Amino acid sequence: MALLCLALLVAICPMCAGETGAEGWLRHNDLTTGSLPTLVAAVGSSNVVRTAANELVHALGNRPKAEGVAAQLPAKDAFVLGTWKDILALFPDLPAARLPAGDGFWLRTVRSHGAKYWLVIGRTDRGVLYGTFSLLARIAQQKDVTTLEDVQTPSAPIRWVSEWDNLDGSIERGYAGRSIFFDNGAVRADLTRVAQYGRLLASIEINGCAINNVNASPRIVAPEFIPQLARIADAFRPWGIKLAVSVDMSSPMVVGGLKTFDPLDPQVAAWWQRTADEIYKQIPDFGGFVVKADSEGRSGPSQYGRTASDAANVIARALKPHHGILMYRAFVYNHHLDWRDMKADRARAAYDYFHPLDGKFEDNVVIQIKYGPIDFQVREPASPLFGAMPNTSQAIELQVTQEYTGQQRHLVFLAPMWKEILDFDMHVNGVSAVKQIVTGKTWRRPLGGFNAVVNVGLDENWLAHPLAMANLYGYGRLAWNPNLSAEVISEEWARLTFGNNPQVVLTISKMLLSSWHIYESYTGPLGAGTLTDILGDHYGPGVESSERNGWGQWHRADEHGMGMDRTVATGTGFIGQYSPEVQKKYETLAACPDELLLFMHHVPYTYVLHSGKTVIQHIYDSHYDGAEQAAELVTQWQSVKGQIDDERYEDVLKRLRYQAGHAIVWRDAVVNWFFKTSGIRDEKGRVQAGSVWGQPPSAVLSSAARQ
Ligand code: GCW
Repeated sequence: MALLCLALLVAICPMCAGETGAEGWLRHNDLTTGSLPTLVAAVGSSNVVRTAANELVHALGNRPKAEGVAAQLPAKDAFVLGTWKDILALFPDLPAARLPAGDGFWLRTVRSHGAKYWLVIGRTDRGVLYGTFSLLARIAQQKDVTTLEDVQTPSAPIRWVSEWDNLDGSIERGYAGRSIFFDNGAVRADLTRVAQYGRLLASIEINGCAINNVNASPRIVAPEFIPQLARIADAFRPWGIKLAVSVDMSSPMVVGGLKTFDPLDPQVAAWWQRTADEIYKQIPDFGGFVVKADSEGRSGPSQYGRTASDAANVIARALKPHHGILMYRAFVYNHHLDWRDMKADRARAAYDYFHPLDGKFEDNVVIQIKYGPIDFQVREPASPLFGAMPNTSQAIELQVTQEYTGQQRHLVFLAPMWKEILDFDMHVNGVSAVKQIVTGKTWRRPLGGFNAVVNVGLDENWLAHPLAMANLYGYGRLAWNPNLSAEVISEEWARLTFGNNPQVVLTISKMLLSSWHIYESYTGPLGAGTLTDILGDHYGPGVESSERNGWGQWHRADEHGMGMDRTVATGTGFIGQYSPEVQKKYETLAACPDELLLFMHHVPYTYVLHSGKTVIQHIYDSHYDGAEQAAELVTQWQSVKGQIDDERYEDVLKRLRYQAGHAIVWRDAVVNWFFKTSGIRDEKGRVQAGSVWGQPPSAVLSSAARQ
């Protein structure tokens, strides 16, 4: 057995004056290492375990020095990292029953032969890496690690991220620079950033990355492209990240030269098989494919009168011998709906299409379902499809990239929203919160989990807004353990990213935790959807753009009232897609929670909410309150000046000032529109005909930026 010992030269790293954010939450520069061993022993020959050992050495020591392969356990205190079988050979008394499943880890301190050992054990080598990052995170948060006994098991096997990168290097809905993977139609020559991204992902226990846009170029699986993909897989492999790609259904025609891509055609099946075989020949640990089909103009099985299960299965069968997974997206809807038809409803689409196919998928197919029935809006109910596929594996799709939530120019920490969805009880089979369904527990599915759109870019700090990284961190933490609270996650992230100064941690956590609600207040009232420009870049106010087109993001606001009637009694019947218990929560006005009222019901502006306010007064008040609270974020941030590095302080300050200005632009556009449309006065007298645009939006923004 190989046992590599690495000596640490422990030194306290001085607090860096300026930081770029490139290291994210892995700065490792605030570590108190006094009582910790100065030796790291990596047991076994796994490259991933070696990555873990190097990370520990790099984090704890200033200038690590390799001592070479040792024949036996060091005689002095050490960290000992390895997979179960290797560790058991050295510590035969360890109780095997404690060993976690999957990519879980076990941290344990033991004494033996007069020395003390910090064991980091995984069933898999990934587990060892995750345990190491977890140990480091504790040290960085100044938690006591002198005695450890902690076993952690991942919630689900699929914990992926998705990037919407195009082969030309642009990124669909990317807000932080160009692609780290592609440029000019090819994989980049320099993949340094890919490896660094792998490190960030591994530290939050992500194990797969689909690297290209779901609006996929068929070329991604062309024979000449596969060796390029293999280079990306090589960069990810030391971090235990499996490469995945998004594929287009028409690939057998476009790339394979066939006359058809009909999923039931044997030649098409043979093409997918040959393609999968070739990929696995070059990338043996390839994760699988993501498919967007029959959606927003993409090719799909409907072109041949076939179903999603026909399409998914032909590809899944090709992947199966190699243990690959096929993630088939449930984001399938008609974007040419008739807006005059009061029964038409985009929210129904995923359930209507996929529920009848339950049980018809190969067992390596996972249906990837966006958290809400529309499209990553600032507030949506949990998709009813989660409760409707007991015989099919599922994954929840979340969006770290802030497409509808401020595009990383506004601070919006999404973990509280994701928590609401994950904790929502679908009432379908006893234990049936969304988190239990997607992790396979409710219906004992072998697969399941999480996939989030991230869209990191070449910007040095990955996501442009320094505080947006809290969303990537929060996503990984929740995919690992959806029972964690948003409070715990925000505090962890603040400590790891900005240090342990209590006032800094408190301020940043508070800002993060209030930010979703603030953004919702000035952009999307009462579940109506984000009132943004849905026809363009999905940024800034655009109340009318949702209406009178086929996209189905309607809020149905007119001079009398607002909201989509989705009831069973008089509306589109969407509410009937939920279990009877959930239907009871939404079907009646009396029971429906205010925050989803306009998602479920059409009401007059004078309708009185549970809060006691009328709908119209709520719209006015929430927009004024939201804009005010956005301004307060600036003040809160100013209280950390001098307590964190100037670079990140100034960068965030600039963005928060912009946000405060843009919140006023939002507020004025929305309240003015509703005042003009409803003719109902603001009881506080703020909204008045003709006076709303006291200044044009550009003037508001530039004066905010000067503050
Ligand atoms: O929200 C919409 C986005 C599209 C995206 C699509 C999807 C990749 O505006 O840019 O396409 O969702 O999720 O497929």
